[in-house]
Amino acid sequence: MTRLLTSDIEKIVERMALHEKELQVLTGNGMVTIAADAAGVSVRSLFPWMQGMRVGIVPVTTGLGIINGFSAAIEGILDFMGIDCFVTEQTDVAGMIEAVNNGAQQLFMADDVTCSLLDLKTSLSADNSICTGKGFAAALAMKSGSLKDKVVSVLGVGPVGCAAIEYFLSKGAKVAVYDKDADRLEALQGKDGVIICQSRHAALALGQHYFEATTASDTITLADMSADTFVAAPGMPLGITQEAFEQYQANIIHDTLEIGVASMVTCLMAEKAAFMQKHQQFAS
Ligand code: 2YC
Repeated sequence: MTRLLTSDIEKIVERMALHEKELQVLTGNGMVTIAADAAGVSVRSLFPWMQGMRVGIVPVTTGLGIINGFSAAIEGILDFMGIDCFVTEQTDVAGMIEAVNNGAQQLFMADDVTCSLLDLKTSLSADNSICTGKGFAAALAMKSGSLKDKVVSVLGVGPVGCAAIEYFLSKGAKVAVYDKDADRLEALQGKDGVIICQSRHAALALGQHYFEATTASDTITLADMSADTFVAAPGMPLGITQEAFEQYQANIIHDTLEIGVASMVTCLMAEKAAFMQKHQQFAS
């Protein structure tokens, strides 16, 4: 997983409204609609749950420490979604206690390995990598129209790529996958709908659309692109060459945190709704 730099995220808050417009032009939908699709539920069904949220964002100093601007970026994204949230003054465990003492119903925390949104009432949690994979897969499906019987090339089959693969397979697509880590490819061997490729080019040659979830920065070039090739690229840094990005910007969905964080909210609240309804049955 790539550790973001302040330069990757410092413009997120001021660009939220512009990014929302970009997503609407790119996919026909705004960020929350994309994220709700990633969670497999309607925006309407999520509203009461999102309105009941109060998220304590707790800066975490472990490992390589705090990223200046990270907590503020998370707060900006949640604010844009209309979610009650605050960044704690204190960090780490003291920050968690401060959040709970200030009525937090959920905690948002990230160290160098995991970035999670935890619901305190149900102990359910949403993982940034998995939700990012679902969110960008949903955005690509919206952009490309039905993926049924289409082939999507997936570069990078870590947690983000694998979550996207599940989404594409659930929509009746096939996936042509490549990862430089042979063990990750091996783990997908024999899975229905998955075509294991031995090179990036082989995977890109088979797909009408692309999903880029690697930590490399030049996996998709101008020669790989065409006017009707759409790309969802959650990978950081951007896995598409500058010249390809400039020529096909209208075909490419990319951001550094927004879609993934919005999808963490919708996936957690969808899971919480199902959990509470199930327990309601037992309670009533
Ligand atoms: O400021 C803080 O609280 C830091 N501990 C945050 C570290 C986040 C490290 N992870 C990342 O930069 C990326 C993000 C996209 C989320 C997942 N990985």
